[in-house]
Amino acid sequence: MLDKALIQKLRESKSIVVFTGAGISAESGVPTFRDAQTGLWANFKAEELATRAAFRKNPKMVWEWYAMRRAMILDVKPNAGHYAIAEMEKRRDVLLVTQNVDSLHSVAGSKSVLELHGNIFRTKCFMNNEIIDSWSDEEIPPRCPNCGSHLRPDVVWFGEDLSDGAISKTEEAIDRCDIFITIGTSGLVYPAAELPFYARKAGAFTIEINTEPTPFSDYASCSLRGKSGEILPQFLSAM
Ligand code: BJW
Repeated sequence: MLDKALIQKLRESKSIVVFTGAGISAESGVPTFRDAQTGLWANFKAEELATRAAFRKNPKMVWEWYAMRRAMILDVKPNAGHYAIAEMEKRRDVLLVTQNVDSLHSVAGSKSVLELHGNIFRTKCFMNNEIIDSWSDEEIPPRCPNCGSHLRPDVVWFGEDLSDGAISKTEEAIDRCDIFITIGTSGLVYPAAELPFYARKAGAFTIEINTEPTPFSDYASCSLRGKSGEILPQFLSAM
């Protein structure tokens, strides 16, 4: 049950920035990153998979890890949390900023989506970052048809910059919003982890939804402990 003050805030809101992490897709069956038992990195170190150095050292292993994840995501559906955010967009001015690369927000119908860490279903050239749509599968990883370098997923690895202007565009939306909702992110990866703190400083009413406490929990205007697929539909009812 949401408390009366929160319901009032949601009802009065006009402009909302929603910020999501792996937790929102957990109820669809997509493993999060940092769960010690079932997380995507349970059997690897992040730096062995999600860096340029890792890809240079073992391109086949990294490519196959992403291929496995793509196949797994194609097998799942958005959950009630994704759908609630898509519906929210029909009722309020919403910018959805996601760290997720799984496309599930778009599949659920969200239109205004900013993907901070890229998209696992896009592929680009390792050398010059050009987006590539078709290639020959004779080799793993496949080669760029233009320059012969390896192809890689168009996601943001550690040590790489986020796409041009992604953070400043988010901050501009935060400056205009009255509510900022952070959902299902551990808040350990920068610069994305700074966004909830930026929102708090900018004067937005900040709401956190997470099954576990995070470094932001004590700073949020309202920190809710629970599953996003259960809490977000209640937000819609409140609106
Ligand atoms: C639920 C739930 C349910 C579960 N309902 N909740 C400042 C200080 C220190 C270090 C740095 C810094 N600035 C930059 C850095 C370096 C680095 C960094 O942050 N390192 C940290 C590890 C310390 N950052 C970078 O390198 C970034 N680039 C950059 O800063 O460029 C400038 C630069 C260049 C050169 C040198 C230095 C700076 C890039 C970061 C890219 C992150 N990429 C990844 C991989 C994407 C590709 C892929 O998918 O493979 O993005 S890492 C991974 O973590 C992925 C995620 O988007 C990201 C965040 O994870 P998320 O979403 O929070 O998931 P989890 O698993 O951590 O948490 C899930 C949460 O859900 C938990 O809290 C659960 O409780 C909760 N939950 N079920 C609600 N049902």
